[in-house]
Amino acid sequence: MEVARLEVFEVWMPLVSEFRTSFGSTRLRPALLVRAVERGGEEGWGEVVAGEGPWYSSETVWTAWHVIEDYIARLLPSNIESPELVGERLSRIRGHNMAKAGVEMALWDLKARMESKPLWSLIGGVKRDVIVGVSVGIQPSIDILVKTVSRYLEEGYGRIKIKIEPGWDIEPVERLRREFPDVPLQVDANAAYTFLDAPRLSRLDEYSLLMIEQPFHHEDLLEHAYFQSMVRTPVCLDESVRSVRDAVAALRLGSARIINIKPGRVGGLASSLEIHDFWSLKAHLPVWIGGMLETGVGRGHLVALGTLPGVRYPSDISASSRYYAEDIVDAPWELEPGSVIRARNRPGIGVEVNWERLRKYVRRSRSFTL
Ligand code: OSB
Ligand code: MG
Repeated sequence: MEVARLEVFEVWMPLVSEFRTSFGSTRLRPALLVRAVERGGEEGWGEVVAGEGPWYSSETVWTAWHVIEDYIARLLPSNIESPELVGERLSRIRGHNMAKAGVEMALWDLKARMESKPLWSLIGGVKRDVIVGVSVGIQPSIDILVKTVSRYLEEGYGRIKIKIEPGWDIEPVERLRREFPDVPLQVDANAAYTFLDAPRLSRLDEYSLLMIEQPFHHEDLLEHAYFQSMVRTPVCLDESVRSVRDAVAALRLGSARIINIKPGRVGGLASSLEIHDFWSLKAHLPVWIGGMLETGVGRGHLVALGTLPGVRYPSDISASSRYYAEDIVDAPWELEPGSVIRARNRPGIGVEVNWERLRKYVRRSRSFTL
């Protein structure tokens, strides 16, 4: 592909409700949308999922902008044979996976569009129906949590994940289990605990949770391994898996039985596919696709990954309306019966950016010639 330029748009999107995790709270979600434009005029879109502060990972929208402008746009050649090779080309840049991923994903979308193929089939997807759930932030009270969860269940979500932190863990889980005995339920700590909390956390074993996601430090595989040996409930890693190397180490150590794959965290779709192939096809363990409150562009990429054969738990890919009153794409993602979001049979990610809305939410934009 002859890529003429990369355009980057910094957007700030108001969420329909505040989203609170153990590391912070968001009402206005920033994102960088990346548009790769090919000589013939075809385009592809990607999204950088870094937030306004270095809380989930060390990246922010500001670091990502800097790294795209000063390093990625300068290192990338205009002649890009395939998005699979982008990782190698950018390997001199240590870290900054979210910045790399936003650009790489735009090139995958571009490639799919140039071949007039849906992205999901280009990357080896096997089923258009992606089973999804909803990720529920920390609520002001347990009563409000119950109301919030009931509303999502009524909307058709078949799996609930709640965020936990010290002081908001056993009690909300116990109450949800009492109110909704059969609902598939899981928790995500976003690394909020230390190993001293392990005895308390192991009480979660009583509530038949699908998994306990990332209880301990974001760079720690050993504590997760000790903990996995203490509990029946599967441990799932999010923050601690940044590449297939981490997945290999996690398997050898027994740190987890499940991996949440987020393309932003691992540097793009090629790295996501490597982790998927290793964990599911080689180790025969399940994966699912995580979310970062993406706009419709980033979610298009998540949906494509959700069609892979190793995705065997519901993914954190909710409908556009769960996040934004107005998504920036022409056809917002909608929840179908059966707690499903369906990958589209249209070229690329299957949605087009609505320019009028993009203009409404953009704060700065720039074009970089390759
Ligand atoms: O840990 O999965 C996470 C959102 C922002 C940062 C981290 C996480 C999340 C979510 C939201 O859980 C999932 C979604 O996009 O619906
Ligand atoms: Mg998580």
